[in-house]
Amino acid sequence: MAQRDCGPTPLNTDKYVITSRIQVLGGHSCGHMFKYKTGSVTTKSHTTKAWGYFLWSNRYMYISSSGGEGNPKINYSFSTGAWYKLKSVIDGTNVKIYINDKLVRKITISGSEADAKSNNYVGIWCHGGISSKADSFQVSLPGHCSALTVGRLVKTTPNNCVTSYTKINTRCSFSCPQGYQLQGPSYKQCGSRGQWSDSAKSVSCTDINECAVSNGGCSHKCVNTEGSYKCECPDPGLSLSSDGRKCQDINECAVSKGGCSHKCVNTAGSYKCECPDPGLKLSSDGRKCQDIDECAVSNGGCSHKCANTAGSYKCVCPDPELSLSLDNRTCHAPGVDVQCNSDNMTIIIPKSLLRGIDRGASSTPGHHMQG
Ligand SMILES: [Ca+2]
Ligand SMILES: [Ca+2]
Repeated sequence: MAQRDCGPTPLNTDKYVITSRIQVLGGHSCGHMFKYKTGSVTTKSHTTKAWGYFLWSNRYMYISSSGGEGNPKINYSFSTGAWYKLKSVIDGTNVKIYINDKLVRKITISGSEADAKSNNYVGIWCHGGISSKADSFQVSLPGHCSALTVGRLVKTTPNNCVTSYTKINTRCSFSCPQGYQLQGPSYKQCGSRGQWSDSAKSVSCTDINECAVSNGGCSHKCVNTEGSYKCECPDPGLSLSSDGRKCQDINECAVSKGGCSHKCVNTAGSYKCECPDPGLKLSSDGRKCQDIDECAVSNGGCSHKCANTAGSYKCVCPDPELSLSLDNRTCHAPGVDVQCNSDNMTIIIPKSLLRGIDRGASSTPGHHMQG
């Protein structure tokens, strides 16, 4: 024999109704037990402190009215494979047994604790080793609704409407934690027939997708999470402000000049290094300013010697007789003038520069040489 505790037991009452369905597939079958103490029937066969009944051998009902199995045994004919509705109405020591809504037997149970008003365990009970089936087990209390079943996270008011029987006319209200939305009715009411309103409708809490409305108030990325959400800043140059919603620029230049060797310029979402001197250029690391060798290209535009310097360069005239002209690039001898026209060129050289080359020529200052 196997037995099963069902419903919210123990019941602290001696008035209740058990209903279920059974399908008879073997010689022995199933039935109801009531007012038994846990453990009292799993080792002994339906004996002390347990009362109930089961169907047997297609022709009998085995009742225990005084703790002894099959006392009384009554004739009851039933068919293999058919489903039967069982209903047991317990009112103190008086028990009415209904099968398919028809009163089959009225019994009075007796024995130690048969009149117990507390710790009344009830169960569905099938003989061991057979394949008979039972389902739809329910226990109801007159004037009460059975305990409600609601989804995870659903809060109920009063909170015992999900753990115990609730009196008729009581309203059980539902709510969800922050970040969750209630699915189903906001309350159920225990009706006069011991049935909850909207009894077929499920009640659950589901996550709210806060990002679906106005991007959750996030300035950039909104990430929905179970029971909450968060704003994220997709750019490494941005950080979440203290309101947790807005991404704000990080001033990278505030710390160690952003790693720049010379000038750091903060920008929205980033920063950059700059080289304030035209003779410097940013190296490939984007941070260090390095000298440009202006002399490497076209001799820096110098007519003679080009000298590179840190951050700049200069043209140098190798001969002490020469000096830089105003363009700082061309070396020329002071006093020498060159005049060009379409047919000829006139070069004026001060005598002092000729160093005796003019000895064999005219000694007139400002001598003209024609080329
Ligand atoms: Ca959410
Ligand atoms: Ca920045």
